[in-house]
Amino acid sequence: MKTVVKVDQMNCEHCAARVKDAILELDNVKRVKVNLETKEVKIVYKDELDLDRVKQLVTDAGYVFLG
Ligand SMILES: [Cu+2]
Repeated sequence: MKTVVKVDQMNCEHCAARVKDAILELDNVKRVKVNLETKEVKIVYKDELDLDRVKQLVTDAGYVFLG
């Protein structure tokens, strides 16, 4: 399964890596790909994805989850 969310306030590869690592903390997340230009974060996962948890992890990392 995969989904795409938008995350704001990412300015560089360092930000992208932080967001990626934060979301990868979820056991069922397999891959995360960040596009800095579009602010899109593609999340590949198995079973279900808890978007509230994704939002929390992104927020805790210091970025803005747009959904
Ligand atoms: Cu940065």
